[in-house]
Amino acid sequence: MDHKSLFLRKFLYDEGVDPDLRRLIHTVAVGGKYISSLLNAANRKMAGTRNASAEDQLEVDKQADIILQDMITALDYVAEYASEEQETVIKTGNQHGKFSVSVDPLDGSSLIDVNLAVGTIVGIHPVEELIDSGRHMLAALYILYGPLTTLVFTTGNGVHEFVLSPEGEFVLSQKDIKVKPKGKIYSPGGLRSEWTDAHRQYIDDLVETDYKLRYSGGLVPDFNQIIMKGGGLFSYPALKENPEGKLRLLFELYPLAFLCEQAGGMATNGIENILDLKLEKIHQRAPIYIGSKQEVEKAKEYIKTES
Ligand code: FDP
Repeated sequence: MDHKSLFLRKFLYDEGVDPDLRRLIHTVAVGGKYISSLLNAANRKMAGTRNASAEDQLEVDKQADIILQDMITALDYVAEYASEEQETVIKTGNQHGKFSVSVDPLDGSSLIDVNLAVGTIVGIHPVEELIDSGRHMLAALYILYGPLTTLVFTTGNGVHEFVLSPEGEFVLSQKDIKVKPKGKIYSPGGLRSEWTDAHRQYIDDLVETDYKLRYSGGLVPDFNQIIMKGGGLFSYPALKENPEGKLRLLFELYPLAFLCEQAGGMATNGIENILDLKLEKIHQRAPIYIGSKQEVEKAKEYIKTES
């Protein structure tokens, strides 16, 4: 592999990714750099290195949305932009629009003021398939703003991680990331008192079989940990009061499920595969069990006892 293939743009070219899709992914990556510096500024302000009387700005998740919307909708081949921050899908009116892009601009923003990691999640769909299922996705990626900023993507040909270098390039750090059939960590979302009996029994089973608890409360870092540590289970279940759970199918679950399947893992709502769930409205929610196949299959066994 020559030196330049380590750069995201060249890597996408060498992988034979459609030129417009390539440019779109690259544009999102550039947006990620802007968001990363936005977070730096927000955290510095919080840490008191900025004048406390500085003008109040828009919340960072709104700013992140504006950055991505401006950059993505300016592309001639993007027809639709759907954001977790907005009620409705934005139609660009671009004549050559062939992609619909779903964006969670800054997931886990409640963790910013405690200096924990947060992320951006993006799904790329053919234009006519945005409101359908997750099966037609062309690409999915997330950007994780932690001690390092990383970008993890798939275009249906494996899962690859790039790290933002001090020079501002996304440089390949891991190619073909794989999730083992069984892992050692679990990451359980939702209030325990709100869990159903079947879900609680399942989590207790993981605890009793020596899984280690690893939960930060940020979907992107928590999911990233599962796949980078070679497996395990992230869950955000159906809750007694909210049977659809908390997380959003289009903005959060489809992209992560696509990445997980591409890494050899699995994602279900406890019954059906996440990517097969039908989307009826853009802010639809669903429960999720995602990670290593054995853990996700085991969850299905428990959830089955409930129906
Ligand atoms: P947040 O509310 O901080 O934006 O998608 C939202 C999300 O965070 C996820 O990042 C995270 O996995 C989940 O909610 C955490 O919810 P709980 O606090 O209920 O566990």
